[in-house]
Parts: sequence; C-alpha cells; structure tokens
Amino acid sequence: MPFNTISVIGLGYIGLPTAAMFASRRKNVVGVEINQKTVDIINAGNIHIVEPELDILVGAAVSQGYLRAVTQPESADAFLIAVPTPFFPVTNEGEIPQPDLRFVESASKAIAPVLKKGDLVILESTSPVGATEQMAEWLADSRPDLTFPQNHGVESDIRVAHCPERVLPGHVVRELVENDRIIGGMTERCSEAAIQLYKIFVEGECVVTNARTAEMAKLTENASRDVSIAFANELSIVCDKLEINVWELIRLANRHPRVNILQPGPGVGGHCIAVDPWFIVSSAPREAKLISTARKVNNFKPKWVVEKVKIAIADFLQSNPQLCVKDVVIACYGLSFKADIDDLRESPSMSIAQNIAEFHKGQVLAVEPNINELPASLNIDLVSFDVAATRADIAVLLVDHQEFKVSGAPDIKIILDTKGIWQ
Ligand code: SAJ
Repeated sequence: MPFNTISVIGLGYIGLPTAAMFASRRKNVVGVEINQKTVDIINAGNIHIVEPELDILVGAAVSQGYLRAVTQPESADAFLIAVPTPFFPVTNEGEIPQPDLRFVESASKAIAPVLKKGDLVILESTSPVGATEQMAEWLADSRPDLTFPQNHGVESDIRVAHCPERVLPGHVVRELVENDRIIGGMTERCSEAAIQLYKIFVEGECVVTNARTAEMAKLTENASRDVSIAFANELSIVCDKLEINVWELIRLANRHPRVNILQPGPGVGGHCIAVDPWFIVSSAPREAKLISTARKVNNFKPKWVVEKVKIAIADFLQSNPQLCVKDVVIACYGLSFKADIDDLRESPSMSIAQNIAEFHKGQVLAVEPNINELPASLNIDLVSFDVAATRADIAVLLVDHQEFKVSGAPDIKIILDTKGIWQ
C-alpha cells in the first residue's frame, strides 16, 4: 500500500516532529491543528515548541513543499492521531483521576468524513487500555458505509492500530528514528500496514502485538519509571530525617551490580510520567496498589519541599533577629519540569515556586535560563543567576540545568538543593 499523503492530527510535542520526519523522507504531509496561530507559525517554516533540531527539519519540510498545516482534515492514505490525553480534574482528595479522551473523540470524528477504503488510522497518543477500540467505534459510528476491524477483521476497509510514541523530550528527533516501535494493530493486516508506514523513517525494530497490549506497554514503561523515582524520592525524605546524604547513599548502593536507583528531585512532572500511571490505576483501582502509591509519594514531594522552605525561613530569621519575614528574599533555581528544557507543563518546580510566592511575604525570585518571561500574575521576578546570587537569602535549587551545574552553588548561606548538584 503506497502512502503518498500522510496526515498527522495534533501538531504538538509529538505530532510536529513526526510530521516533519515523514516530510523529510519526501512524503506529502498534511498536519491538522485546531490552533490557527500554530498553523500560521508552522506554515511560515517556524516552530512553536523548543526541541533541538526540529526547527531545521520543519523549516526545510515547509520550504520544499512537503509539509503543510491546516485546521480541517483532508483526504490522506494514513492518519496519525497525536492529540493530548489528559485526565479529568480531580475534585475530591483521594479520588482516582479518570482519563479524558475528548480530544481523541473529536479528532476521530473530524477525520471520519474524509476516510476512504484502504486508509490506515493510528492512535499515537498515550491512552488507557481499550482506547483504540473505542476510537474505532467512533469512526465506525460516523462512517456506516465503511467496514472496520472490530466487525470485519482482516478484510476491513479501514485499518486501525495503536503505535505509542516513546521519545524523550529533548531527544525527540533522534529517538523517533532510532527507538523500537510497538505496533499494536487491531488485526494482522492493520499491523502490516502500520509497519510499512513507520518504516518510512524508523530505523529501530517494529515489534508487533495487539492494540490493548500496545496501550498497556506504553503505560507500563512510564509507570515503571514513576515507581522507581518514587523509591528515590521516598529515600530522600527518609535520609533527611536520619541526617544521611541521600546522593552519597544512592551512589554507594548503585555500586551493587544489580541495583540501579534513580535520582530524587522536587517531584515528578511533565505530561507523561505524572499522568500515565493513573490510566492503569483507573482501569484496575483495587489491583494497582503499588502504582497508585508511587503516584502519591511523587505528588507529595513538592509539598515536602515547600515545608522545608518554611523551616529555612524560620532558621534564617532566628539567626538574623533584626530582620522580619518581609525582608527575606528567596530564589528558586529552575522552573521547568526537568533539566535543559523550557517545558513548564505539570512542573513540580513551578508549583513549588508558585506556592512559595503565595505564602511568603518577602520577595521571590526565579532563575530559569530557558524562559524569557513569566506571567505577571505569578508574583515571581525572573532574574539572572548573578542578580539572584546578590539578592537572595535562601536558594532553592529545583532543576539540575546544565547552567547550574557549570556555575556551581551561588554564594548564599542557606541552600536547599533538591537535585543534589550543589552538595
Ligand atoms: N525524574 C526524577 N528522577 C529521575 C528521572 C526523572 O525525578 O531519576 C523526573 C524528571 O525531573 C521529570 C520526570 O521525572 O520531572 C519525568 O522525566 P523523565 O525524563 O523521566 O521522562 P519524560 O516525561 O520526559 O519522558 C517520559 C519517557 N519515558 C520513559 O523514560 C519510560 C519517554 O521515553 C516517553 O516517551 C515520555 O515519557 C512520554 O511521552 O510518555
């Protein structure tokens, strides 16, 4: 089956690099995006996100005419859906977050009218188990004139698969090509078509399974990392109580040939690891005890850091009785959800800084080399490393950016280092 035109629905952190990758292999790519501003930026050959090498790829693809962004789906031979799959806001403490598939639903309903016999539809968004079958149902409901794998098996007009993305922000362009791909077709023929599509640019192995296992595999990868980080975060709290340096402890324990403990931090952020484990918990709430507990441990860590800041303020005032709380300046180093990126989504560092700005009566500064501007409503002043070093009484290191590793610790008496780089 030749894939002459490929459509990618959702031009975000995953959709845009994927679209650009197909275009770089001289495929005609139509990117569909509901945000007109994003469409305009891409059609001008620019990008709206920070990701190394992506600007060059998109610029070249647009100028050579292989990539075009639109707001309404057009006919294509393959459709890749890469829209967000968040969870619904939680209203009560202790409630299990439930997946919100409304973007997948609207994307499915938007492409349904332009589908034709022989097309392939792939769900790339990280999804709860059963989402691909649900997507196929939405497509079938909208197009009773076509047949789908859930009712017509290998002979269906439309092929449907789940092929989750597994790329690491900051390394997307390389990992899209090199990583192995899980191919979860609803039938064997669906998988064959999906392999043919990804082989256009994927150099990693395409490993075939069914759609439900593919969904669970992606969730499992991120839940496994979440559980491992929760162990490290719990250790950091235990060690603080026992007055042990957790970084040294982990270095020592990791010398064991079969131990590999991850690094503690201010909490777990981003739109993946902090979200995806809930998709497992919401499908099996009684069974997924460890996964659920890990989420709670990681969610608790930012609150714990804020409590440590409160203690640091009290300590500072005790040693400087001539000052009052309004005089104490706190500098937060790093706001993004992890090192060397500009992404503030679900960032524990950002929520810690915000929280400090809310309760603290004195000035709160932030040093974030990857951001130029902060919303005025935040009540946090974005300053340079040097300005923060001269003004602040308490430094809170929240992200292990390369710049902070190179600069070393600022000359500030009280330093709370949540990443262990200024020890
Ligand atoms: N973190 C720690 N300690 C560590 C490692 C990470 O506290 O030792 C924190 C980070 O600071 C960050 C969060 O965890 O706040 C998540 O960062 P990450 O680098 O572990 O992962 P993401 O969210 O950038 O990307 C993950 C990746 N999944 C896995 O490594 C299993 C990536 O491959 C996925 O494609 C991505 O989620 C996704 O889209 O699902």
